[in-house]
Amino acid sequence: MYDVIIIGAGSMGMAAGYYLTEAGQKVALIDAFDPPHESGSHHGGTRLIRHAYGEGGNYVPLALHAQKLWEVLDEKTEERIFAKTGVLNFGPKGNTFLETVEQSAKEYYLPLEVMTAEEINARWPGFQLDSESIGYFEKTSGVVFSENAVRTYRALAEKNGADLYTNSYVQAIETTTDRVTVKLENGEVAGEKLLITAGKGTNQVTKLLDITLPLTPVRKTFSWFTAAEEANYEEGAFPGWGHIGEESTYYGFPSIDGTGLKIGRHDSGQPLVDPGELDPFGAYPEDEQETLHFAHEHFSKDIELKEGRVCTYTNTPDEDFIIDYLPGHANVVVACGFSGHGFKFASGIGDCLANILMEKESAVSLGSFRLSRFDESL
Ligand code: PYC
Repeated sequence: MYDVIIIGAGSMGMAAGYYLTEAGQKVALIDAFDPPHESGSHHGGTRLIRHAYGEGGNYVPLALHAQKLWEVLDEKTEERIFAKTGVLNFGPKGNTFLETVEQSAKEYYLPLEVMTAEEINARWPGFQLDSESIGYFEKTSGVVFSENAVRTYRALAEKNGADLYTNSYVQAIETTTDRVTVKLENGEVAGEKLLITAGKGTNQVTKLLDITLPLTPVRKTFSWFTAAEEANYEEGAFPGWGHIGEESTYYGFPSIDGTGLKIGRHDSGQPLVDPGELDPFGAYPEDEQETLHFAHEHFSKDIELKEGRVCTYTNTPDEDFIIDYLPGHANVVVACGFSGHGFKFASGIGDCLANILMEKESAVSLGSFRLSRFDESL
């Protein structure tokens, strides 16, 4: 009998599994694939971590907790986990997201440099911003290596005794007040508690318990680019960044180890009826055109597309996360709906989930992610 069974061993599930095993818990991790893999939301090499948070100041304590834990993880492995590239949020003056970045930095005494377009273009020659733009540079934040992190958490969790059930689809779940049984194609596992961190497949799992959560899986893309002036975009010469425009949001990374400048569009994408089916990169004209157009407008006209990939966001109606007990099940916790901005928090959320499942106080309150914000009865 396991202390905790985790369905979905991607970023959040694998991190939670590791922190549970560190506390001596017996853990089973079940995944439909073999993590790290390219069928979820942790591939593509890199994710941004930002601390002054435009989506809301309530995320700052979690971002700072996650940052500390990424740095601890970095010390435990030969793999690269975090690069302090700094992150520049920029866009037209006076937008709410950028104002929230500034306010949250003030509230939590975070180092944040307010920069004019001229200052940005002079410091990082890879940018060619018009004078209407303003930027907020956070030098202590940067890039998390997402697949390295999942691989490291997996290795450490297995070393601590976790059992991994890979390429395993959940067929049925039975819960009583003190036991959860998860039926797989080739047998079953039983535990005291269940954590569901199944990303875009969350509703396929919760439906086995007759519950549908307010989640929309969305097909997204990201791409790598080459530039004539490669040196302008290399790590050390170019920061991580987010652009908050009037009608769109883009993000990106410097070229790390010759991979090329990486860019993605954060808003929009194609809502998925079947989260298992993803059209390949290039299936829609915007896959190639949008990010290239963005790069030509804000960076340099000689930038060219190298390659692109597809991935999935799992969005909630308000784009805030869902982390809560599953309604009617006091021994089942669900963490989902990370809405394309969750990876940076995976270390912190994994640690908090571990404590919640052990009925201990978590380092940071996750109270703002309750399901009851959508429906009082949940
Ligand atoms: O939250 O910074 C972010 C982000 C970057 C790419 C997708 N989300």
